[in-house]
Amino acid sequence: MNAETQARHLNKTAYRSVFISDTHLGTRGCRAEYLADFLKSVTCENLYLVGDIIDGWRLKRSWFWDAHHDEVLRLILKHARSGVNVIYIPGNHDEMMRKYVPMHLEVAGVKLQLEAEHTTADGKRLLITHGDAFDSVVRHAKILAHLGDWAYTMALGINRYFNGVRVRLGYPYWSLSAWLKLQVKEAVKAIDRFETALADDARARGFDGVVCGHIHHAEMRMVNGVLYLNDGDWVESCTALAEHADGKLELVDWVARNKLSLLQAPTSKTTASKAAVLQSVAASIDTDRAASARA
Ligand SMILES: [Mn+2]
Repeated sequence: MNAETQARHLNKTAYRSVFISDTHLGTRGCRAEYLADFLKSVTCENLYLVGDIIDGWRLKRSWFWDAHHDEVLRLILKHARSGVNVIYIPGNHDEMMRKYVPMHLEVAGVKLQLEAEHTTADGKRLLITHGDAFDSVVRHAKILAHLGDWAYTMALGINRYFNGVRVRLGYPYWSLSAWLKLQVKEAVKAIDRFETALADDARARGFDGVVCGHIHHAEMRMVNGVLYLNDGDWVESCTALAEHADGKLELVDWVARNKLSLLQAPTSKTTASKAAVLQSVAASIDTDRAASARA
């Protein structure tokens, strides 16, 4: 039985490679429940964690960890244990991992690297990097580009009241909608600069394409003759990049595909401490070691 029929048998989708980033585990914004469902639904040979996977180690106040976060971590370790090539490329939110990169550290089968290189089944050489090295080009980007129509409509409503007050106080009218439009335009331009900078860097280094994350904006397009692939995020959207057995690349939008909603907030209120999380990881590595010792 080949990988594809085996996966179908288990009701899973077989990919050659899966790329995820910007999951921000450890923060309330992480859509850990959906991410766990996604990870359970796939089989792959390569799993690339393209940065900002675990967040909040340094900032105590933003730490959040529930059963779904735990499940995601366990699923990643399970993939590594079952022989999947798991590569972790730290981003700027998990940059404390970067200092361990020179040690060629491998924890529970997860390899830590600053960058990675991946050759697709059809021979495309891809550079894999988080992307924050090109932050200077997006410094002024506003998140407004990600806001949907409803936020815009709401803002216009607020604008009406706001200006009602302004006019009554003798101030001239100030257009929030014009300001918002300008912000969106600026954000779109910043994203474009980011994409161009990464694509140009990859081309200069002889790659056919680049896989990155960081700006929470999934994309797959040609930029100046190079394939620009952004696997998106699991905070503002639930997106991943996947490579099929024949090398065909696909952006997976988990929410759209499964008709889910992003408006639902996480339900659990309990948070495990960082120490408890580390302990649980250590325990699962131990179990792992014991199992391989028995084998
Ligand atoms: Mn980042």
